[in-house]
Amino acid sequence: MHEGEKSMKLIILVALFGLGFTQHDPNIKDGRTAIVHLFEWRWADIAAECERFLGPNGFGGVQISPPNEHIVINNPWRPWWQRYQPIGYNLCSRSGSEDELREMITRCNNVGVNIYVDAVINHMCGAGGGEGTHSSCGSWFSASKQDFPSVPYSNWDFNGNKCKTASGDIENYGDPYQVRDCRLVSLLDLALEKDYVRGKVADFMNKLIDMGVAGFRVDACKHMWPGDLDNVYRRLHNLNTKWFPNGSRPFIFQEVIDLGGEPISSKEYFSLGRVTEFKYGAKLGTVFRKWNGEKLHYTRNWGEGWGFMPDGNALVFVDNHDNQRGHGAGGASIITFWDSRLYKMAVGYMLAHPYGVARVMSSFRWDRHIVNGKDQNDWMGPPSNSDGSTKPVPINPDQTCGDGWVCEHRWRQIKNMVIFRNVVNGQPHSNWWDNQSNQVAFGRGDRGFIIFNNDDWDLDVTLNTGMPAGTYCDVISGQKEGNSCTGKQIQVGNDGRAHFRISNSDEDPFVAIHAQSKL
Ligand code: QV4
Ligand code: CA
Repeated sequence: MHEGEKSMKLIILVALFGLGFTQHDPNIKDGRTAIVHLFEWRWADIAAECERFLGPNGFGGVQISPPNEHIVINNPWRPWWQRYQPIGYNLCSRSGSEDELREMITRCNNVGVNIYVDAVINHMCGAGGGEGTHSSCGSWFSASKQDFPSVPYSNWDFNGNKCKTASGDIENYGDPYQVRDCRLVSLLDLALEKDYVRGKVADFMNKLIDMGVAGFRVDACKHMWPGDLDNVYRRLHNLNTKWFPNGSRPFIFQEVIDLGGEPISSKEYFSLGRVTEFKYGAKLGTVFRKWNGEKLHYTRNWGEGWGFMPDGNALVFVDNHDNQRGHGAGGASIITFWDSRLYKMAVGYMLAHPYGVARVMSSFRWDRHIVNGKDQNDWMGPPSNSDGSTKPVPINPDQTCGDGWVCEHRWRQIKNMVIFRNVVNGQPHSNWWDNQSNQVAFGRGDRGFIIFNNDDWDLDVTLNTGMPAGTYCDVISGQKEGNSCTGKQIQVGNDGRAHFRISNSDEDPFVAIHAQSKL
């Protein structure tokens, strides 16, 4: 190939993907690196949390629950999943009003914390959703007539005629046409090939962009054609220049569950934005649980080496709002707050490791009741008052949350690992050590070092950390406060070596130090 042809090809490639690839950037400010999903939180609580906790502790952003009008369901009573059944694009939801949403976005942006909206654009409510005004803003709708006047959408805005299955639902995930054109668990499937529908969806997303959000988690992307999504994304405005540099594109991360074995793969969506890497939490769970003969030392080449998608495409997480309760995918290996000791280690591992954009889960507790592997109460919504309204998140004197809010992101170990990730940002994975079993350690250049003991015996070892000499405070057993340390202290010698001792019965059998935890 001539040089000229080469550069022509390059220009064409840039033209094709140039717009798309910028949507892979989370637009995070001030060297921050991680985002947190404040699942089902009220806007008023998120605003307060940005100011009092997320901003000061270096969180880069919040994934919020769907902000648009949704169905209200009585049976079961106000399930969390009612918010995945849109009635329209008015911005009143179980989390609050449009004014409260706007105020929250403003207050979070003002302290450097981005907001990412969970956008449900594949469908409206379920076919059996009835008729009336049982919706979060009180708009009238009819599921049986496929009539949603508040948008407005009518029956020809849905895929009824395109879908070829007898039930109208997706019956076989082996058939990409069904998966895109039929109804996911009976949810009325929007005809995103129509210019009108694309326009309504883009208007909804643009309103949020103009209000100041930094991007979107796009729900159920496997069920939408990549070409339709591309068209919608191209209609999106640049981010609001009050808070973001001129020309910033919205961050797009797409929910596609790809554990292998289906004809639709994550790859189809790579050029459009990032994609949720579901293999990550499923595998990490298997490793920390030591199932299927897995060992932590096998994670030396964690990331692409494990068959995960390319780093620049991945959005990673240990658990999400679906698979922490048996919805969606990942299976029984998924580790959640219910297994708190393992969970802190797994989240710590994720946050220490350079692969992907990391999302931390923040949950509410529910009355878990597992019968034959299925949680009978997997539907239960957030802590609520008797009228179904969501309870505020009270903060206890010890900084934990009350009233059933778990607030994993406030656990000292997790909060401190979010800071660790910021401190080591851009540094390479380095100084790997393992004992051929479940004791491993790695550094991030000369900025941080972490060591895990997930074996059933003690760890006692001297290792090269790659860190400058000094006394460091372990940010897992405690943290640096002023010039003292509330946890273990680690001495790094002039040769960069340090001695570590971790009992397998320690409350948290891992230790992490970084440049800012130096005493
Ligand atoms: C039921 C039956 C149907 C039947 C229908 C009859 O299952 O077969 O046809 O009744 O009316 C709820 C109920 C579900 C019900 C459905 C429609 O749980 O039983 O169908 O409503 O009334 C969440 C929940 C779903 C919930 C949905 C809508 O997980 O249980 O369905 O919200 O309220 C796949 C997808 C992936 C998806 C994952 C869960 O590829 O995209 O399943 N994940 C996202 C979200 C998830 C959300 C949706 C997609 C839908 O993360 O939270 O589903 O927006 O893997
Ligand atoms: Ca669809």
